[in-house]
Amino acid sequence: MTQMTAPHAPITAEAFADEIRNYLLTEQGVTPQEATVKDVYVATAKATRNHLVPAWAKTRADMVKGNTKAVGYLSAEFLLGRQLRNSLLDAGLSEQFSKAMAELGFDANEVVFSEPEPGLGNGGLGRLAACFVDSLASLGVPAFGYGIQYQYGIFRQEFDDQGRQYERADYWLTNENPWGHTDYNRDVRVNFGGSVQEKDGKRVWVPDWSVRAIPVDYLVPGYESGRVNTLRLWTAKAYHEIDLRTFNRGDYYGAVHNQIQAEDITKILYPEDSTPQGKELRLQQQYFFVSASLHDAIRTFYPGQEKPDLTTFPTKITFQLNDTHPVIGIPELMRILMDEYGYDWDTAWDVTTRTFNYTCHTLLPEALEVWPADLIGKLLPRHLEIIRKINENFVKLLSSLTDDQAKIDRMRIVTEGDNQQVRMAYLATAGGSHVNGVAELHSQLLKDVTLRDFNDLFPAKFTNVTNGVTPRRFVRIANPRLSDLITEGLGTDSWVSDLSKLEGLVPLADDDEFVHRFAEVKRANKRDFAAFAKERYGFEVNPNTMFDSMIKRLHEYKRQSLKILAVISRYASLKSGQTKLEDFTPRTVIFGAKAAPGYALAKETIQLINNVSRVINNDPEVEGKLNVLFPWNYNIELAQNLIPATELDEQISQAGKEASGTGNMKFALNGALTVGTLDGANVEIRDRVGHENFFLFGMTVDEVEDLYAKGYDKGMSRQYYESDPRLKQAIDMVADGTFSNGDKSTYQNLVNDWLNKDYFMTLADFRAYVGIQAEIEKTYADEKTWFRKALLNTARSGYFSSDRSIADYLERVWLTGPLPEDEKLKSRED
Ligand code: 26V
Repeated sequence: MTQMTAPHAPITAEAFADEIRNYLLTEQGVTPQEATVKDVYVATAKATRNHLVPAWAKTRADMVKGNTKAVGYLSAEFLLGRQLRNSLLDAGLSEQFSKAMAELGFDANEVVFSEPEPGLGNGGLGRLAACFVDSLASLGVPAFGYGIQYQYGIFRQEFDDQGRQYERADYWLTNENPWGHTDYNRDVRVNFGGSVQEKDGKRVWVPDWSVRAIPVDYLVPGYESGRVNTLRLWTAKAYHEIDLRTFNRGDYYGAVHNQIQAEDITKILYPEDSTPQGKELRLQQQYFFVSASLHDAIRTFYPGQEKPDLTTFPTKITFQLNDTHPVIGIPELMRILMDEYGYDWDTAWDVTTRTFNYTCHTLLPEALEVWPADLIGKLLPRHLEIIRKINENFVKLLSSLTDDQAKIDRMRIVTEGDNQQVRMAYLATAGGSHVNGVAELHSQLLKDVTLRDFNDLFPAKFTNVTNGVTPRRFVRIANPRLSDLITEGLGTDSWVSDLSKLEGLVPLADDDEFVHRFAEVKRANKRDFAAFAKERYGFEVNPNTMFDSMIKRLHEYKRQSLKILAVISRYASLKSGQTKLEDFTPRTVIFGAKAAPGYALAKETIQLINNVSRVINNDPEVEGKLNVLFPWNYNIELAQNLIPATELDEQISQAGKEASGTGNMKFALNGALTVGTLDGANVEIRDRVGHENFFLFGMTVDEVEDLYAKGYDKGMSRQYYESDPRLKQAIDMVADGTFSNGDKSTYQNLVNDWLNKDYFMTLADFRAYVGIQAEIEKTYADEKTWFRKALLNTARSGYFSSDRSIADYLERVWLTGPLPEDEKLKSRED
């Protein structure tokens, strides 16, 4: 009999230090005296992981033998961030770690920082997936995250001496990765290419190449749940690493060609572009991880069974499709059921539609994936047949529901005529049980616009689940000072697993002493950030200025350009004396953003921000008043450092374009006030924190639509430029070389776009955005008022925990819940 070790097994700091010493010696072969910081990091990671492994095995065993339906979260991206602090927290070893590091003579923070950050995602969608697996485990729900272990994650961003972005490869796997456990014994074969042949009246896929999918498992511990789930990221390997015949002919390169081709599949994360292109390798990635995951789920839930009853599959696991990227899973499950297990079409379709659900994460029509039918046919010929049949049946179904032929045509999964396309969002909507958007407004717009025809005919499929963020990483770990103050204010730390408890802070907004302490926390965090910015980037930051942050992917719809134009305008008015330096609130404006490498306008915007920063920061006339920082390589680490120190958060997208946003939630929880439009989850944040505690500006969705109807993007923006002297001045400064050493061509594309198109209406919202600044500054001038509002933001944002999002998915979409308690508490008897 072995005793099960709960993740919270009490262990002393001395014992933990011994475990670390032991790993140093037995695996790194060094004593603590010889060890480097990186050695200590690896040894600590292994020691920590070891504490979680028994609960991990137990959770899996309970899941397989129990009756609780599991959740499979299929996502091309999991933007995890560093693992050490989170694992320590969930293993109940945070304090022991600090003491053990002191005992071993190492700086705990240095050890934490030596972990390379796994950047396996582009932005919000990938980070959401990471928050969701954390919450699933914390709620004790049996779940798998399934994705890809990219050898290179999101590129590392650097700036050249002109302020331009350039991209460097993200070599995150060049050192030992103590979190990922490569399980060579649980590989899966994934096939590609070839043709479909007729054998005994059956369609049989004869592929012409295959790749070995090897799982790399990451433990996903829950916070105080005693549960540890699995994040299974697949990596591709060739079956025949070297073709000996070719090798013996002396063609050494040719001999490894297959291996290179196979291993390319998981080589690199695609940077999200302004518009997705039909890249064959990306489709290979999608099919690769989805096919491996579905086979993995079947063997997990029907262990050792040659003829499992797969009609029960939807009672074992429900799969969430994180955007369209894994939607090829629908025809793949159909194929598995029919071709590998012999089910008929109707049974397979019934199982499949009960297995999948789809979350849409965008409103930009060009971001909805569409694959050329030819490409699918070349890579996955049998799947193309199945998709065509799904389409045919779907069109028949539609014809039985409506006489509106135009509508039926609009809804086809496969378009007609030349260059046929497969619309993955439509396939997902037709082939799954539920479809959801990620904030109230977004879900409404999906029903009214993007998927309107589908909503007309299948209204019961549509629901909303507003996004959330994990309070463990984004409050408890990122902001220890605020966490302690909250715990003190509430008299308990139970808010970490039940964020609705923050509501209990509301009465303290009338307690001047508490508000003062809340302000002190922010000030201390600002000093910390200033020190971090100095050390990491060499920036001089004055902590006695307002910290005003905008961190997110760079995209026209998010409108970093609106912010930078307002900064330029402010700079100009300070210089001309229009704004008196003495009644101006000193600000530090901070940007963090990566632009997709192929997105020219976004890259030009980056260059502009960098050069505005250079000019302003070097102008003695505004010194100490206005400062613009653009720390490069925005990532989870920077978010965790900056968010707790921020006072004003910018959420200024064009209304109707940001599906939800999740940074907005992180900022509100950490006591920043938002300046924002009525877009995405901003709407819900404002409703919850109180309209008086949110700086609202700009056009609404309806006003945006009206302005398009008037032809805004056909040249109307110029009228705004002509009629607003401040706007004109700011744009003229960009055009006349003020931020490019006199060169007038540097920002030509950006200026042209502003004056002739401006699809996202930056110019039209400029006046309102500049206008709201006076109110922001007036509020900021009165410290008590500002921090009272900030505290109310924290107190009323508990709803935006990803635990609540997961609870909503469980109730509205997945129809399952946590594993029973008793199974968790029983110790395992072998
Ligand atoms: C699209 C593409 C297209 C081509 C290649 C790679 C690639 C990668 C990702 C995407 C989809 C981007 C969609 C996305 O990130 N949406 C964001 O999802 C967040 C979580 O729901 C949400 O908060 C943001 O508002 C939304 O922009």
